[in-house]
Amino acid sequence: MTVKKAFITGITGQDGSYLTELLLEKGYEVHGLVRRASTFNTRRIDHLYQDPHAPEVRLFLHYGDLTDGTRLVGLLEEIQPDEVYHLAAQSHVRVSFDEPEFTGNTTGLGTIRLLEAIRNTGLTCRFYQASSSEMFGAAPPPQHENTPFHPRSPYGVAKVYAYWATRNYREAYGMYAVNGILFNHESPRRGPTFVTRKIATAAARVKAGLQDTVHLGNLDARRDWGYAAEYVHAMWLMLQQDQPDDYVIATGTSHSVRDFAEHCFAHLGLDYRDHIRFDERYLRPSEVDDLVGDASKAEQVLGWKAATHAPELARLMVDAELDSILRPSIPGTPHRASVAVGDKVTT
Ligand code: NDP
Ligand code: GDR
Repeated sequence: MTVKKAFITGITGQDGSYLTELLLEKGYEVHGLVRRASTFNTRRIDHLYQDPHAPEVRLFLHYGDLTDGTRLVGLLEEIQPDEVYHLAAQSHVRVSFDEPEFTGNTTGLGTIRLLEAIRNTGLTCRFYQASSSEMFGAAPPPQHENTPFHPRSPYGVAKVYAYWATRNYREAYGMYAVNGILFNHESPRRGPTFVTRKIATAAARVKAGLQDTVHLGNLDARRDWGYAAEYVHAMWLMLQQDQPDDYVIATGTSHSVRDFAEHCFAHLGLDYRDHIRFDERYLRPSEVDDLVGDASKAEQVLGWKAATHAPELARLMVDAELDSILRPSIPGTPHRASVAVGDKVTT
């Protein structure tokens, strides 16, 4: 039996770590793109890391960057993947207002660099683009695959560019290229500056007596929050269909930031109003007020449906934070007695 090969950009991110777990479980050989940093940035996948000298290794990491198209061509030629999951991006909406050009270069142009690298190497691999509900921006809810885009940030604008690049390569070159339009999905592995993780961490630390308050911006924004571990399964399903197509992935329910805070703090017997303070630094020049996804197409065609909704998500994130205060690690990743730190990345 031939082993399928997957290439994941953004393997060190929240989604990359869950997707790697899923694909390894399914028997794939997984190759990930890792940015060179002065410190290791692989903590979310350290529990999956295998000694490259061991027999039957199926996880390989390669240095590279979305801004380096030549490297992407070289890696694709070397790896010859069957499936490419393009998850890497400057993914923070607030930061995209500070770094609009960089965000455009990585989140937008980075996608076309990768598509062009696939085309230039003549690969017939399948391509997944991590599109976002931020593309809908100001469009009223519920949002579905045919809702017109109205992005409200440089990040949203860059994702719209990448979305259309993906569709264009499908139409122009017959590539199996799909957009997963994912609404917010969270987990204990979420980056610490995204609002759900920031709140869950604060609630646990308040409970543990490590801090008393947390500063937030707009508490009235509403989001459709699902669980990242479930959403990566939808990514995989999208690449297993007979025909390439685009899908919204969401829970179909929305909650405000205030609701999420209430759930997190109440889970620990605390009142969020005693611990949340306002700081205008966390406001955005233009905000996305209300996102609620209609994922009925994904349910009908892929057989995918969200199981975890915001209240349960809040509880599981807070529990993981409390656990990590007691046993320091990346919340939501299994504890490992020792992690080898050398030879991780194939140079
Ligand atoms: P993260 O921010 O957790 O991870 C982003 C990943 O991209 C990291 O591995 C990061 O590497 C990598 N990366 C960033 N810039 C570059 C670059 N120039 N070259 C190579 N790699 C780079 O994001 P998520 O896992 O949450 O999201 C995955 C994708 O899905 C992103 O594209 C995001 O925009 C999109 N998305 C996310 C949603 C969500 O709710 N999570 C919803 C919809 C779309 P490093 O670890 O070194 O920083
Ligand atoms: P979002 O996620 O912008 O939806 O993008 P984020 O968690 O950053 O913000 C959600 C909402 O919370 C409000 N908010 C705050 N946000 C942050 N980060 N920090 C705060 O202190 C704070 N206070 C209030 C925000 O204004 C916003 O309304 C995420 C990213 O993962 C994108 O990459 C992805 O495409 C979208 O989700 C779908």
